[in-house]
Amino acid sequence: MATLVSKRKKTTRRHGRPAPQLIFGDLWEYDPAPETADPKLKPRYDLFINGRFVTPKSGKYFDSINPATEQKLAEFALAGAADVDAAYRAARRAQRNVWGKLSGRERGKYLFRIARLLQDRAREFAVAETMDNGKPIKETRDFDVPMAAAHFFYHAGWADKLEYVAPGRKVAPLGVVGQVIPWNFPLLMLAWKIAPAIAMGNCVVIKPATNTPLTAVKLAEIFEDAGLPPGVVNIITGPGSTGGLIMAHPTAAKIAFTGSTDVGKIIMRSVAGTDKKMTMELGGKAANIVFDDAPLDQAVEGIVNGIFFNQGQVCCAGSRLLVHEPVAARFVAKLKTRLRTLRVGNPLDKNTDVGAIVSRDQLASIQHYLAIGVKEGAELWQPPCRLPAKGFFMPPTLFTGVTQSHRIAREEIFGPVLAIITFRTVDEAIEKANNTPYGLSAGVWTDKGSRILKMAAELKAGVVWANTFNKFDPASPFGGYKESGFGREGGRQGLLDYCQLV
Ligand code: TAP
Repeated sequence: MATLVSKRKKTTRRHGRPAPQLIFGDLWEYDPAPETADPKLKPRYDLFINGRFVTPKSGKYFDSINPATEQKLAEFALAGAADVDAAYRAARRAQRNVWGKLSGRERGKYLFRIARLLQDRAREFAVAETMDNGKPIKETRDFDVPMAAAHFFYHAGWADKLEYVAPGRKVAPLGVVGQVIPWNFPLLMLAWKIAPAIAMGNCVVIKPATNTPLTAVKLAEIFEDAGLPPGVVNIITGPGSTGGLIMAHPTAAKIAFTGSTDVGKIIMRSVAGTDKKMTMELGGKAANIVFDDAPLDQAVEGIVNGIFFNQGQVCCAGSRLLVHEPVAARFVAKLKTRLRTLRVGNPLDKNTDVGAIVSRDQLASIQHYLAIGVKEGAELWQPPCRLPAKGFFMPPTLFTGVTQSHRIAREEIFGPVLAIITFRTVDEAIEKANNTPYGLSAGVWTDKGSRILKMAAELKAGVVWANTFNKFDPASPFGGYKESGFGREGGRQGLLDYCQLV
């Protein structure tokens, strides 16, 4: 249990006597409450091909470090073309000879087992994810790991009901699927990609990001324990070039990519002219829109949750705040008050709200955007906070005085940085929210149901949250418009992207 220590600052009243003044950022300091579960790390992890861990043919390995301490966590195999080939051969064999022939009911049992095993090892996975990615343990413990298990449970439920995916039509698997995922939700993205693919009868070759390979290889241990037939899921670690090999491989009937729009475009160019099916989940620049009739305190929590928890490293992060002019000053003041109470620091501490940025490069990229914002004339504000001496940390940051032409309002920063813009009318809010090449998500905060419906209809975003933000459910499809990509993940629509209609 954390101990609360009051740190009241003394100031002087006009008549000379000291009076307590509440300084929010310093008011309560909790004792550290580090998570103690053992992440069960091995010094070295190999490739998971055909149901076994095998050394890479290149003989090479790379390190993954803990971004909060800058210490090495473990080393991971660096796969080359021969390894990717071996993984695809194993996947094709498994799909043709075993997995594709199994009934949906039998496949569902494996998915169910994987979900249960993940739940059994939830604490261990949460700690491993936090150490590899830098996000706070309360995020990995309460969201990433349970939601990953939920995706396997959900798709276990679908596996014997596939005739309802496309009523009136028969569905069949595509074959082998190549998948590449980013570093911001390493385990959850694995679940998003693998669960629907294998529920439908496909087999998979998948690569996690170089920054965060740990929970992918740990998930392979769960596949072993679940007795998943060899070759159904093959986990390949390595750099972007390995991802390119996976995406372009001729055996892949479908490729599914989650990552930046720039890399998505490179991949699309590389497979142009082939008959591969594609799902692209790319970048975002979501607008969180607060009207003057919104429950403002609730909206403050939504904004904070949308951009500052997870260090803003969320594709659907509400990185633009559009606030109605009559309440703008009051709302920004409330937001600043709330930001002063956020704890930035050791992500393994259960009290931490804002953890570490995933890598030194990503931190440098965010800091570069701060400099751009200031140079373009926006006003930067950060709450006072002490950052740890080691590790890649940065305080939550607001920019006011932002216009739509500012780069901080147009480009994906992927960090805890909020650009605040004001608006006067509903139409202006819609126009400003849609004035972006992206279209992944948006949030609307208002008391009026009719306004919510109008905004939801007119915002060009794959998801529109109303009076809440960043809420997910495996049954709810997720995906983008415009440069945020195409295809959906989750729900019945997500399964449709992994089947052919026959
Ligand atoms: P990227 O740099 O695009 O990397 C994503 C993955 O692609 C990584 O595994 C990366 O490997 C690999 N990769 C890099 N170059 C490649 C190439 N030429 N061919 C094939 N694969 C390649 O993105 P990131 O920095 O990891 O993640 C942040 C981005 O992901 C943000 O833009 C965010 O919005 C987006 N994102 C979108 C969503 C959805 S659902 N729309 C969800 C999460 C994240 P290395 O790690 O080895 O470079």
